[in-house]
Amino acid sequence: MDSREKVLDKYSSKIYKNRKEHVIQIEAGEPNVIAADTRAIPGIMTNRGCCYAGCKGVVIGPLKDVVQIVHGPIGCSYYAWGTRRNKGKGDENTKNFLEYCFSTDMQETDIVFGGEKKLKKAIKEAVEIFDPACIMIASTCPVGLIGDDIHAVAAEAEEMYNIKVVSFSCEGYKGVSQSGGHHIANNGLMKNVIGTGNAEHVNYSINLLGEYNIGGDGWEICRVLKRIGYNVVSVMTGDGSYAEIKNAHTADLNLVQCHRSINYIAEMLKTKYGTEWLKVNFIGIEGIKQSLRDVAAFFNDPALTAKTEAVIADEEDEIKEAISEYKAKLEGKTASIYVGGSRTHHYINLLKSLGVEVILAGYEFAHRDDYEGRQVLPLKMDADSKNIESITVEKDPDKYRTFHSEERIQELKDAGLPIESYDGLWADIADNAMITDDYNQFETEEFLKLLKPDIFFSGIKDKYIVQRSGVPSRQLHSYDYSGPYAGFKGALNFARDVTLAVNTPAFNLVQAPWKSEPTLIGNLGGME
Ligand code: CFM
Ligand code: HCA
Repeated sequence: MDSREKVLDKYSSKIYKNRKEHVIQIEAGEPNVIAADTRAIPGIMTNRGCCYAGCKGVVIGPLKDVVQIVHGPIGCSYYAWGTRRNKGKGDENTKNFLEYCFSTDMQETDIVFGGEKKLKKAIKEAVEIFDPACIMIASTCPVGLIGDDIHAVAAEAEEMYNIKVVSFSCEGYKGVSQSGGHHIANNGLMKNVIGTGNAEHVNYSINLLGEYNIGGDGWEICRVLKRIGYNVVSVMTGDGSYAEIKNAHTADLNLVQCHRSINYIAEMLKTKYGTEWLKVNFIGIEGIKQSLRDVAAFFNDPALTAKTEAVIADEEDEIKEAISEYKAKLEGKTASIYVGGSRTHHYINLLKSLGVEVILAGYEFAHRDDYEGRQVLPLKMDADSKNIESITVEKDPDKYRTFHSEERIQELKDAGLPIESYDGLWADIADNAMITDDYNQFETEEFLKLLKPDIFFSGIKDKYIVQRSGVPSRQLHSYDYSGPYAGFKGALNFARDVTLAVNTPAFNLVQAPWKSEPTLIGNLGGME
């Protein structure tokens, strides 16, 4: 029996039938189709989060100058408070509310008699104390169940206080994972915020989409982009702000890092304002170099191209020697990566460049295009995906502006520039790698025992069990409070952290005390 069968064989026939579509071993030269973005099986410990996590936790959460009121019981607010290390810097023009946690703290009486009054009161209090330019409201499960109309409350407050108030019906149960929440957040930002600013267009300006500044990644990427000479209009949404994303429509080009969470905005910006989007990957030295060269090729200005090459040479020179020292210590190791929806793919080439091969991988909530590439779109919608509103936008008659003609865009696409396109995980994963979609605790542990990778990359929920079993682990959602990992300097941080982890198998060096002598001694009922 191969490893896949050995693991799946433990399931009942009904579960086996479901999971066998989500667990595959890559076969070279084959189409390698995987089932994705479907409901998790009740009773199985899935690692997924919920719709609220995707909307409030991931996409709108990092917007620093927005007071974000969570309408619901306090637990959901606590979950979103600081846990994703939203890093943001305020300045004299930009307020920063990231360290606060705003909640309506719904109680049983609010659930019975309705919570709208409490929400209105919370908005009033927030306006009086914090005087924000924008408030966002995110609702959690009970709000949807009792039917509080947060959108009517938002519209009334917007008028009453003359500020922007945007509401998101992102109840946790909507959709099958965080992914539905990304979509809801994208719709809300597009409908209410993007395009409402009146900044002037600046040459060579870009938006960085799907970059959430985990461990300071966004700061490091922007440092390099600014060094080359680009004007960064907005980052969506790491260290981002309402003030900036209002003007996102003025950029010449959108760079998309995590397409899973933000492709909806990228596409709507193209339709409404004419802005092209380019897939980038600022993780891994080859990825960064390629991405910077692609951006330069888009603008096609000799001075910018020369500066790009000079910056690449300089940044690479600074880290080259140290990277090769780490590589010598890592060469030949194997890894497993399980993250949410795009990082698994984004890290493969960085690991490859350090001599580490990924033999076991998966996503929590990716869609088939994240595995197979954008060419599989459009996918057939099921009842769960239809539950998430899909909005359509029209060309804005005043603000629509294209940087290149259609012919020129086609030429650039033909020349291989990833305009409106991305590869999936398959493009970079090793032959024979084991893939599990919507991964769960049971399969993770079993595959780790069978495939024995030298390091396990994942998140807070599963890392400690694995680490204590003797497999070194690093979190790829939060970087275990290290970072940045993006950009040239980030690659060096990553190489250092991985080298330290692999070469410090602390839990392999200690033996549990109960393995050598009993730690509990007693008598069984009545025995002397
Ligand atoms: Fe995109 Fe993300 Fe990810 Fe994601 Fe996430 Fe995240 Fe992630 Mo955690 S937006 S899909 S919903 S890269 S929070 S910053 S680390 S699971 S792989
Ligand atoms: C989420 C957020 C998360 C969780 C990370 C983890 C993040 O899914 O709601 O499990 O360690 O990156 O903060 O993905």
